[in-house]
Amino acid sequence: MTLRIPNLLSIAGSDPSGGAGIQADIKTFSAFSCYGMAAITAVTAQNTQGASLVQALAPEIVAAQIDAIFADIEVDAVKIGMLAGAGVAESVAGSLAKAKARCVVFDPVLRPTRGTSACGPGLIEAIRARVLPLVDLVTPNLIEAAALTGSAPASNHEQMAEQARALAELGARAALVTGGHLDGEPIDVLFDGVQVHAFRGKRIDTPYTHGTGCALSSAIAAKLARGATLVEAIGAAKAYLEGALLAADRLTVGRGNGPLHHFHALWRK
Ligand code: PXL
Repeated sequence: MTLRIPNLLSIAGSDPSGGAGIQADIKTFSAFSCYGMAAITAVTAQNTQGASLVQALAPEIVAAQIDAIFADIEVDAVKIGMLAGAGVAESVAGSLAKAKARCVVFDPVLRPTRGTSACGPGLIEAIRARVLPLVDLVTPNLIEAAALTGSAPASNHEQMAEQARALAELGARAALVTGGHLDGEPIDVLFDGVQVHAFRGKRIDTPYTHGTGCALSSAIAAKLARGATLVEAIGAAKAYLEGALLAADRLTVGRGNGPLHHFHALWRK
């Protein structure tokens, strides 16, 4: 029996240096043997040393891209990344609701992108009201979870769990708060709508971490599209990231915070 190859859609910004955004998402989908597609929300100008400009696209063209995909193609999972403004967030939510999109994983990119804001006025409110109720999983880091729940950044596992629960109360079916920025052993905390799970990982000492959040959410979406449970999908995504970070120094991309190696398991040295 041959299994159908899943079709995955990234709705995210473009990083021309290839380490984050739609470029990272499509590489990650491909590494997980899925067909990758991308509807662009914003264009950034950046390299591995910094971003000079972020320009959101008009909400109409963002909606039209998503509508065109769903009108023709069976979409097995969706990853949402940078929304870059309230208008784009609302049009993405409208199009995904109309399409009854399934397996939606949302990486709520809010922090400044290498020095440039990725967060227009009203974006947090639009995410809370329109986007979170549509998503199967939201994957904020500590800063993003704090901003979305209106709390101070969590400094321990219990506070991460509280914020994951608060995100579920705002409408997300599940929330994974990633703790890579805390000191000590990195821990990610999932609230799956019923219970809390902790995922412990190894800290990998590399300066090449650009696009880690993009790859995490895309890898989870790819596993969910193939029928994995949330806990299985997160475990597999974390193992993939660990390999991609460990192999990142095989790439020679720029002089700054370079990308992780999305195809570490596929390419021979
Ligand atoms: O990693 C967050 C992120 C998401 N999307 C785009 C980005 C970045 C960070 O630079 O450029 C397009």
